Amino acid sequence: MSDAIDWARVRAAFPILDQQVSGWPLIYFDNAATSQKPRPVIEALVRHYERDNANVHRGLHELSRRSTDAYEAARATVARFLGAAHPEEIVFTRGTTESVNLVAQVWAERFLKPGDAVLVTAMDHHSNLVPWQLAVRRAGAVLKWVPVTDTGTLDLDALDALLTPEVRLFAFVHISNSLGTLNPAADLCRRARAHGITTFVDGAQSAGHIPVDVRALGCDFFAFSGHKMGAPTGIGALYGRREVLETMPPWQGGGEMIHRVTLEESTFKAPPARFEAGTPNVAGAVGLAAAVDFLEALGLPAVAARDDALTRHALERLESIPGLRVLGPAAPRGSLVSFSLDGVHPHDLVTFADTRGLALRGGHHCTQPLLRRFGVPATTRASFYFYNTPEEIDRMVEILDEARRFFAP
Ligand code: C6P
Repeated sequence: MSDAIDWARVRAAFPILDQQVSGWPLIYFDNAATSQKPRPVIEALVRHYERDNANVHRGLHELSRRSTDAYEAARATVARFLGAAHPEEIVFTRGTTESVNLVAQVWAERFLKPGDAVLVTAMDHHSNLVPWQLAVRRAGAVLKWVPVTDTGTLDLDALDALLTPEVRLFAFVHISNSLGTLNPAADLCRRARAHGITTFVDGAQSAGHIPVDVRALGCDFFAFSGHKMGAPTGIGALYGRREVLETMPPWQGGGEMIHRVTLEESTFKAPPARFEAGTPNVAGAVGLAAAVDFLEALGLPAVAARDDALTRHALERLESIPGLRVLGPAAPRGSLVSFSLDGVHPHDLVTFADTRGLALRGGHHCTQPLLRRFGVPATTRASFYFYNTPEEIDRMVEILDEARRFFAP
């Protein structure tokens, strides 16, 4: 695993990683749940609160100007990061879940009619499933889904038959948080677009891990969460193609999203302000921009290659553990590995790992229908980011093997 970047130096920018847990060096393999934050992001937050903090847009004083400039600069940074054509195509949200809910409420209110259908996949996270269930119920529409094959990929042979004239929107996960599957997003969008279907990509596990270019993907919407890519919690973004955002009515009502208000009614600003009622998470946006700058300085292709090398190493090493079964395809996949270990419940395994300072995650990972499809109630998941090391993976394999022997009947 040799390349031009000194990954040990990069890792040193993440202060949280330098600590002991249960008397062992922390090994943090729960990055798909949330990533750790590099010092430049933490410092950007401190600087914002120590020097610039004020409410945005409404103020005419210096600090308000600085905060407004920083907030809008962050929007431009996110637009660049996603390859969006205009900063106005970026709506700041709390994260992926809120982005899906925004579209599932507002877009659906305008476009979803009785008898219509929304297409999702059987590997979607609950955040990209439940809001659509609610949306179709409100509209009198129906939900359909693309099945998943035994190897954990989307059944693409079934797709064309599912892209019927009733389907108005196709929402799908870019990288599955449960299986690791990397879906062919550009191809899926192309096939949906050929039928005039609006597309929504859940990029919670892809943004910050692989290069993302929404125009190359050809999607109408793309959602991600900052906290999974080095930024603070509580901030994320929804990309919406300008022509689509402009057709959508407002979401939440309140300050900042209006032009003129009388006691009877209001007129509304253009996107993105139309969808950002109230005081936004200014510090979060500043932190998100700092995270994007950090990732772009490394280069997203280099981050993706590092993630991939770690994942390949893990897949190879895990083969040595008897009774361990990895879910999902060999490739292409994101930087996480979900597995079952014969005779050991994932919760027991994760608890055992914790006593060795190893942070894993066990459960259904908010994908209950998917795990039901594979006949397991839960899996154990190790998820990596560029600051992890092959040595940590080797240590994980030792710990898992120790657990296997510990729990052996
Ligand atoms: N997955 C995990 O896998 P929020 O909570 O809004 O930041 O992200 C929701 C979400 C949506 N889509 C996918 C594919 C996701 O992986 C997630 C979050 C976390 O551990 C929590 S279940």
